[in-house]
Amino acid sequence: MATVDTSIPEHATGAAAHLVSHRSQELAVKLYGSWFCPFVQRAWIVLEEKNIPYHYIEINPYRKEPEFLALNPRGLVPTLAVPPDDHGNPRKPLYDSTIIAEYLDEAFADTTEYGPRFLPGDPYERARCRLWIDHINTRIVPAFYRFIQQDPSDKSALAEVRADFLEQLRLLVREMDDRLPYFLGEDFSLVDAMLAPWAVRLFIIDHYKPGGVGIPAFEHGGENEQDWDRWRGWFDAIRERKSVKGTMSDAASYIEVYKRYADNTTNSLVGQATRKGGRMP
Ligand SMILES: N[C@@H](CCC(=O)N[C@@H](CS)C(=O)NCC(=O)O)C(=O)O
Repeated sequence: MATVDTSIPEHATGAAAHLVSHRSQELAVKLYGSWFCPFVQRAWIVLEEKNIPYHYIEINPYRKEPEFLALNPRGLVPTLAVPPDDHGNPRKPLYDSTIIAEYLDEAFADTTEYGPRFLPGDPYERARCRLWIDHINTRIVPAFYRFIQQDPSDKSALAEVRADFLEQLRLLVREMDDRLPYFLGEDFSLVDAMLAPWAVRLFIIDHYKPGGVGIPAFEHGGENEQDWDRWRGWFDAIRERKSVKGTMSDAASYIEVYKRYADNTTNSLVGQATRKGGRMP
């Protein structure tokens, strides 16, 4: 088994550090998370959006502590401890960010208490959201890691992973409602929450890879200008959204921790899957 780098900084910084201290009270709903993890940020965004009372517990998932493996045999964050059932019987924790996000939306469904639902009521529209969440999980996210882990000295390979990433992203953008700013227009949805953490990490690729992410600047999108303009409208709203901003650490912290991806030395399961061309954890 590959040696796992457990030297990563142990705690959030900036806005996320403030939030962690605010969410440090013992409660039934517990988010076992890692400050740097985009999959965790998905669940974190949904908890914050719905103002669900929860306890944030910082975990270093690379340590694979027995206590943590007892909660989630996959040893991955996010892991969510949930309230007992109606008879007071304890329930096993849930894991996997997409599943956690959907669970939270369904379990905390009272709109007067928890605000709007994040998947549409119409079955077709709900299925369409799930389709594009699947596109994020199986196309965009893997392409992001291929891009960030690509050795930049191989210029043509870098150009290839960049082109693939941009194309997968643009395919999603083309599905966005014409009305700004979110995937469904005015209403924030799980599609937005599932993509946001990687969108707000794109600056890391700009930092480490010559030529950067490569999203065209305003009026430089050529034949795809309309799509990139839609992306800019989405991105501006996402990075200003309270739940997104509030769950972010300082930029410098991400630059430091993602160096392991940028120089392709990470032994995280995501990093290994990217190198092998295998399935993401
Ligand atoms: N499919 C999982 C992936 C979660 C995941 O890979 N989390 C990373 C941190 S960003 C992790 O726990 N890694 C532990 C490891 O690689 O050993 C999800 O959506 O929640």
